[in-house]
Amino acid sequence: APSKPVLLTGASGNLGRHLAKALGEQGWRLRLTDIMPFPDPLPAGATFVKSDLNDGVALLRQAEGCGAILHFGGVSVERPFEEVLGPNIRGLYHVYEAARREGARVVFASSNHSIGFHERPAGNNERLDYDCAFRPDGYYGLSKAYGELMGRMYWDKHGVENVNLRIGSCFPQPIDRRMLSTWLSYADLTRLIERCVHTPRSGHAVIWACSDNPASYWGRDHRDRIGWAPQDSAEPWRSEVGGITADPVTERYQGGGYTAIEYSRKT
Ligand code: 15L
Repeated sequence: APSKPVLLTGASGNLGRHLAKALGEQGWRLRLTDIMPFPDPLPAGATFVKSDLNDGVALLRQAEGCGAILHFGGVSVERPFEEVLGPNIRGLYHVYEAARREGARVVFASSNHSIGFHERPAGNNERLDYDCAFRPDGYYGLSKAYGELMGRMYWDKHGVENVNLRIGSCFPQPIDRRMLSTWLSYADLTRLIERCVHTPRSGHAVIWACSDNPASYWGRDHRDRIGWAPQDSAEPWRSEVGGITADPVTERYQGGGYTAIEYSRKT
């Protein structure tokens, strides 16, 4: 387990709950926080504080003495701009200010939706590298792109280390055809978080957080720097997932259905 406590925001969300359990079982001293109550039994060695990411003072207090902040809090799906703004933009600022004061590393749950308007590749030799252009597919994806840029700035300006995980689709198993490309298993996520926290130096890193899927859209990133490689694959589910959807926008772009929400482009 890490020598210092680790703060986990979004602890009551799907990924937060999984991480709280998995890391708690490994003896991590976790400080859990969320705007929603924590629905599970509290892991041994964990504390929970209910708080809003809009509250910067609360975050500073929770981060005191922590060596890392796993930032999984905020709005996790496409929502109107005003709903995204507080938790995802102001909240990020509060996380980074707390990390700066503590000298803590930030592990940021970014998303494939920060680059969702890249077209799906025709073949494996056209995979997207980590330094591709941001092409957010909505206000949610835009907030994730902003979060990655905030990490870039806090590293360059203040030496705050951060690992930005462009999470594909992290669910118990792939449930549609797109997820044969984007799926991340819970076990691969857990091992990724362990590496993000344990690696001696991360600098500012960007990781394509998907399993070892033969149909992945994504190529080079900083996984060698942190010492992570995925072990699972979506491919065994190929015969169980459905076919393509009826929507041409959804099928064209990496962000899938998010790209089609309120889509009004005519040309
Ligand atoms: C995300 O960013 C969402 O948080 C998640 O619920 C999924 O929709 C995922 O992307 C995805 O693209 O499958």
